[in-house]
Amino acid sequence: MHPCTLLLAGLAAIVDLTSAHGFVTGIRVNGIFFKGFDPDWGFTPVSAAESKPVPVGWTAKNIDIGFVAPDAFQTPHINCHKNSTAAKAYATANPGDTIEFVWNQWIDTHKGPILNYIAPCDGDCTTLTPSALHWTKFSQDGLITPGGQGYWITDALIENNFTASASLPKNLKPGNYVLRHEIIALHGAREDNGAQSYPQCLNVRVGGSGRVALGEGIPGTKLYNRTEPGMRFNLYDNPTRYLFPGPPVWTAAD
Ligand SMILES: *[C@@H]1O[C@H](CO)[C@@H](O)[C@H](O)[C@H]1NC(C)=O
Ligand SMILES: *[C@@H]1O[C@H](CO)[C@@H](O)[C@H](O)[C@H]1NC(C)=O
Ligand SMILES: *[C@@H]1O[C@H](CO)[C@@H](O)[C@H](O)[C@H]1NC(C)=O
Ligand SMILES: [Cu+2]
Repeated sequence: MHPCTLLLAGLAAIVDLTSAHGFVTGIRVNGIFFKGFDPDWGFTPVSAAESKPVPVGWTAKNIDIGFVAPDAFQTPHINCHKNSTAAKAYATANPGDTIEFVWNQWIDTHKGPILNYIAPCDGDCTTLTPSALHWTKFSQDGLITPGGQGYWITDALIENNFTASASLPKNLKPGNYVLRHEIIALHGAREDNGAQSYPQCLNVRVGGSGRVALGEGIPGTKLYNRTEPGMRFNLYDNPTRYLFPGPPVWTAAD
């Protein structure tokens, strides 16, 4: 059973446990909001009216609003969450723009880093599968201030009305891309297989006149392994630093 499930079970028997975690309801760019994917939609019929606008967020069958565990890091689920399929619409942005990722909620016990990746579609993103995506990391934040469990970027997310921000590389070439926005919750990461990845993918059409193309990127299945220090981590031992998992941040287009 999930650790926070146990915690909540004591508080109220009939808590809606899906409310404990979160998903990206959408992204805001230059004041325009683009709808993300609501995991419930994958299971609940929705009226035509409700289903508009077409989400820019990739679908995922994480009806429990759950996570991808380390024992699934070498499966395609790590790309864009469980059984994900491509979004049919695009957000629009320019190089250097701030992307605001709006979560519906987050729980303060689930502290950890927030990482942002981008993959080129080389054309149409809407027909790709998660395994076709090769990721380049363009931003990451983690432990902001030590002390106790520390003040983490997830704490800032909660204080900022569940909104996280990242800037697109300043000279990124125009084209269609998929953003991979991810929270890794570390409250269980003392144990093997205890870290929790919450990845969310969204299509974005980048305009402008940037000149720098992404490098080769890394397939999702090669991003992480369950024993690296960013995934085996003791949040309860006054951490003073955190080693991010995955590749280094790519700055060639900054
Ligand atoms: C996800 O796909 C796997 C096969 O890859 C299948 O066994 C599983 O039932 C699917 N889960 C959902 C929720 O659709
Ligand atoms: C917080 O975000 C929600 C949507 O996610 C919005 O409706 C609400 O107005 C925001 N509150 C503030 C204080 O910005
Ligand atoms: C996992 O990561 C650790 C630490 O970075 C490394 O030593 C180890 O070789 C990696 N294992 C695999 C199977 O990639
Ligand atoms: Cu939880």
